[in-house]
Amino acid sequence: MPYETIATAKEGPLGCITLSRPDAFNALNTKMVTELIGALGEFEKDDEVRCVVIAGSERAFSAGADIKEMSDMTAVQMTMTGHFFPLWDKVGRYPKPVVGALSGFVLGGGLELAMSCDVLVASETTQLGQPEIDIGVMPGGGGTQRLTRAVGKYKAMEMILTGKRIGAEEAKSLGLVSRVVPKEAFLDEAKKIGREISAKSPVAVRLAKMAVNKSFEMGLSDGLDFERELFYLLFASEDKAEGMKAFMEKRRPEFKGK
Ligand code: CO8
Repeated sequence: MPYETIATAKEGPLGCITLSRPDAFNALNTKMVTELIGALGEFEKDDEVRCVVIAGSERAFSAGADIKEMSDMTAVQMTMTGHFFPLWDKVGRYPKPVVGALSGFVLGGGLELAMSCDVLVASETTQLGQPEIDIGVMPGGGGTQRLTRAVGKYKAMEMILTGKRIGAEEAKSLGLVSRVVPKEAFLDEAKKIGREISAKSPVAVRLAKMAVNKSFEMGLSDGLDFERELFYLLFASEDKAEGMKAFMEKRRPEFKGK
């Protein structure tokens, strides 16, 4: 499907989405969020796609929500039209695994999009921040919640209240990105991880993602019960039988997502 603000491609088991508004550092306007959700929906329905990779450019993953589009909006318009928030919420509830390929600016809604991904690869040039405070607002796409859970109260407060950006290595040391690579390699590395995940059982990957995400919402004992139920459920899958049989036969498993 042709898109204006993103590009999509299928590379074997990977569904690749590239944010593409180069004149605005990939700022997320309504069109881009709508197209992003559309592309995610297409890849969700496509059984060949086992993992999604979302990237921007080397200069910017995304500099956040489009300030020019938001500048004239009133509180009533935001509330009544929902802006693009109802769509936005779908990113955080996406069932397939998503690898974020970060480089350059990852700011505001751009960082919130990144934090909705499951694995984050960052180029060494990446700068991450929640600078909304500098324009008189605050994070609105999950930043106060996801950043705090990722890095703890004090670093989150510092980033959100000062708007100060951090670099890739600091983000890695805080657990905000999974790994840092040279700038030439960030996309390839993200795709490599995506292909590794794609070789696993899609059923097990989906339930494992669900269980990890629930850990942010449940207390420990409920979370452990939830994990155990999903673990038992996987014993009903053909992939579980294939995975254990392949181990005993000393061969690679062929998972079918069944
Ligand atoms: N929105 C719209 N346009 C932008 C944005 C943006 N977020 N960021 C950059 N641009 C545009 C600039 O207006 C400029 O356009 P033009 O050439 O037409 O004037 C062009 O990109 C280049 O920008 P600069 O000239 O400013 O380039 P610099 O290299 O000097 O600076 C920065 C780059 C640091 C990225 C700078 O542009 C900047 O600070 N941008 C704004 C970052 C920001 O405040 N982000 C937060 C936005 S609010 C937000 O994200 C709320 C999220 C709410 C939830 C949303 C869910 C999706």
